[in-house]
Amino acid sequence: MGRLIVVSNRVNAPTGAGEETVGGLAMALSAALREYSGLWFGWSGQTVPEFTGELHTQTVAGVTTATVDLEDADYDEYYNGYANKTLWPLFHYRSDLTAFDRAYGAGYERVNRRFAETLRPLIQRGDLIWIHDYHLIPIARELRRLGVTNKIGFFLHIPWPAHQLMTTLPGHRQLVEAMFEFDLVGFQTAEYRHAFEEYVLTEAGGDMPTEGHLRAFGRTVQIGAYPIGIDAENFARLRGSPRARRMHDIVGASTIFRQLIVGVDRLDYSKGLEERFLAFERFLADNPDLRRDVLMLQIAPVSREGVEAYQEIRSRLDALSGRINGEYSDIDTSPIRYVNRNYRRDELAGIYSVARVGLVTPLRDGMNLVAKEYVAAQDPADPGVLVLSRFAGAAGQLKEALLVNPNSPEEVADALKHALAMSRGERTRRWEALFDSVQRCDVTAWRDDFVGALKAVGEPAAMAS
Ligand code: ADQ
Repeated sequence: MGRLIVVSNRVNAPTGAGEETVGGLAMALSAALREYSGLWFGWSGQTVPEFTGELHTQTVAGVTTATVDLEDADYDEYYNGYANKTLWPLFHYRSDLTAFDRAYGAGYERVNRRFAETLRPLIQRGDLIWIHDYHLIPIARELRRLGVTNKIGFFLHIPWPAHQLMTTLPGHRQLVEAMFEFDLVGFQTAEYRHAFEEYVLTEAGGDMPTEGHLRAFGRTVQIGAYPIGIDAENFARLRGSPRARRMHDIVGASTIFRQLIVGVDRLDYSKGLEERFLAFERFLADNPDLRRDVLMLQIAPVSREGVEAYQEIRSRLDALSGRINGEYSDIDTSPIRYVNRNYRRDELAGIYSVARVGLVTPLRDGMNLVAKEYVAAQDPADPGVLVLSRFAGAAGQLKEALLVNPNSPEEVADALKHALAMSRGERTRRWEALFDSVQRCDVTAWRDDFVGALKAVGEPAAMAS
């Protein structure tokens, strides 16, 4: 085959520093790019007063990246606007936070056109093009307009919403029509794939000529579920690294005589942080005898600070953690430790490894990699317990976790109590099944499945999963 071209809003190629600082997804994509002598294209993260289309290219650690600056208005209308104020909340079932603004829609179309025009000269015959995520749904249509006939695949990292919710989006039909310009569309789970199918069959008058193919708008697209994974073996290995051990010791010493419950999430309303704090408050209220025995550590680096909903959730969490600590602290203990910063991957592995409970309770999540990282970082001889939202895509694979409804403080509080009291035998049994799944469905398997399916599109035996 030709080269692989990966396109995503932000480009996270290796920096030349150690793998401890680079996420699993970036590592897996970089490895594929090296293998296929490919290219990673996207936004540089910089804005300029006026768009020029000038490409910044560089090759680091065998991976070539090409990035382009966006205009200030692009940042407001495309990135902060349509991507983060319209599609993100809507696809996470937060229609109350979804902004519908024509200027955002226009900015989204404009940036996708600009990306396509800038990328076009870099595409060679036979290249496979792999587009990532909700920022870039119309890009295939723009590339087709420019004469690109290469195979183009799309992977959606976030949920696909239920049909009725999708129809609340002005212009929903055009957005779905644009998805039919891809050759392959991948979702995180069968549930999201089915939601897309339902929209196409009932709203767009489409049909399913064969299993795994949808036909509408005069085109046929192959669809499939490709649950993303982590670099499980590497993550498990990181637990033994010097930094992880040091972190393990520091956190362990600061929680002596107490059991640690850990949460690690971008500070985002979809992650259910407020509901999690309230559930922990309920746990403390219901279990006075356990109050001195637990500590909840919530790590939540701020994100998307340009969007009001993110500023609001931040102040609500500050207030809530303050209130709970005010109510339940003693001279030598506080129940919540709330930290807004980033950690290296080896440090995170060390933190996860000390925690008796991994508390992962998003209200909606495409997959959720933190749940998988927590599992991979456990000591096989004495593993902790994963408490996981049933509304995370990961719940479909991680069935041996304690699955909870994150909207119910009682249910989460009960699961915490159950987790903290669980015998080592039961913890080990559950963890073995979880780790087996995390290891088998890792990020390399995900990447190879998707790229393999994209390569095979149009071949007689091509079947989606
Ligand atoms: P996210 O919404 O960002 O990803 P998630 O899958 O949990 O959610 O991945 C977050 C990543 O950021 C994890 O690797 C985690 O370790 C890292 N991280 C979080 N807090 C950190 C901190 N303080 N320091 C360092 N690293 C931190 C989107 C979708 C998900 C989907 C992924 C991948 O929303 O549903 O699983 O893409 O497809």
